[in-house]
Amino acid sequence: MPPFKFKGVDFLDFDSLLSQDELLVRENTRKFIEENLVPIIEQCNREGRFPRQLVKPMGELGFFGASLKGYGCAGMSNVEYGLVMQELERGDSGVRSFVSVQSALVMYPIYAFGSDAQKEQWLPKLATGEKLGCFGLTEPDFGSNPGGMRTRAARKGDEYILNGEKMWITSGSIADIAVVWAKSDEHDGKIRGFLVETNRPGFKAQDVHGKWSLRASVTSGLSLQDVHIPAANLLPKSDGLKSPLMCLNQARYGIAWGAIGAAMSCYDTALQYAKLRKQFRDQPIASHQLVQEKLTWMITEISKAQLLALQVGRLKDSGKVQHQHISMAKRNNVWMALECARMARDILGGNGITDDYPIMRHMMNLESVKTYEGTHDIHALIIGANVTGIDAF
Ligand code: TGC
Ligand code: FAD
Repeated sequence: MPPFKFKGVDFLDFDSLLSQDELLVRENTRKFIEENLVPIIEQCNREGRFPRQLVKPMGELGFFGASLKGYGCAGMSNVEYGLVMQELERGDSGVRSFVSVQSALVMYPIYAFGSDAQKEQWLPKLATGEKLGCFGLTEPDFGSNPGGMRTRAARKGDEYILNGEKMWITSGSIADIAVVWAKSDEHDGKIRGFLVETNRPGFKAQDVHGKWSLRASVTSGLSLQDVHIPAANLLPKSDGLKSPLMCLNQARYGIAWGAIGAAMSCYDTALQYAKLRKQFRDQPIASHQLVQEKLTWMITEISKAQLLALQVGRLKDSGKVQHQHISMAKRNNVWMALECARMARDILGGNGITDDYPIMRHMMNLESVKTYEGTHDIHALIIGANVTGIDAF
């Protein structure tokens, strides 16, 4: 257990901008995380173990596909969903990643691009966590540029045959179903989504070991060698690269909120520590001007990030959000959180490098969060293209 109990972070009376329902969702998630994740996360991180025992209770709380309607999903607003992500990532980015993938990258594409039969078959079980999913877009040679992917789907009779490699796939080896993006020969090489049951012959998932980041999350490479799937496993409404990018919008939006949670954890830990730790003339380090400047930077940036995420959430709830808005929130908030983690680690001095405190774990996790779902620089180019009208990729 960390030595300090989280006290909450709200400098600008942010809570006055939230409805009672939104506050309730946040409090319920916060309580769940405090009671169930915080006590075990450092051990999971040390062991490189995903806390699988939390899947069922998270399903019961409606965390999976939380903003989808029907099929046993909670039907939360986008702001409520964002607050869930914030609290999850205050616990750990890896656990938030798991929920992001299950919700935004597996349930959402089935919901948005799937047939009625696919929705009936998969969504209720994914919502409870009885079935787990993964999302295969990235390949060893195509990360920031997924449009270059080599994975192919060839139509043969009533089947598609898939061949290819996917890399860096969250939950790959624990998934029952993989949403695999492939160029379809039948559709002139256009990218389409396919549901691939992971027990099919020719499908292999191999975990990435030696990670310094997201150690409590499973990351795998996928290999598909002549994997036969029924033609009915094509996501019929998926249509080109735009379809997986639409899924990424959902996940990037959740990350924009999640990063605030990680930053809050770092800030709150550093503040409480600085008030207790004494150096020079028996004074708390919080009394030194340079330490105060760091805390001021953190609380200012966290407050700005909260307002950014909330505005993007309100735009999303009113159907007015553009994907470039989401890029701005993901890019800024993850950068902000990483800077907070580094400053907080500095305030804790030597103690900051141990896992007696959550800061270094957040810092290491956030290095992945900065890279996945579009790197910091790719989001700069997405925003840059939008404001200048010039594509600089
Ligand atoms: P480009 O020609 O720009 O776009 C192709 C079509 O898609 C449209 N589009 C979008 N639509 C919806 N949402 C978006 N965010 C969109 N971005 C683009 C675009 O208008 C176009 O439509 P149309 O109608 O003209 O066909 O495509 P490009 O090949 O030039 O690439 C653009 C780029 C670089 C922005 C994109 O490929 C990109 O975002 N790259 C980053 C890759 C990425 O984010 N990968 C994430 C993999 S999944 C993951 O990391 C999970 S982490 C686990 C966790 O979340 O915890
Ligand atoms: P690259 O694309 O090789 O980029 C390397 C560097 O080059 C970056 O700094 C990048 O910003 C820069 N760069 C690239 N192109 C340009 C350019 N045009 N201009 C300027 N700079 C450029 N993917 C999935 O499909 N599913 C998952 O579940 C998933 N989970 C992940 C989990 C983890 C822990 C990690 C680390 C990654 C995961 N990913 C997943 C993959 C992730 O989305 C990619 O790592 C990411 O998109 C970047 O791709 P890359 O690693 O190949 O880096």
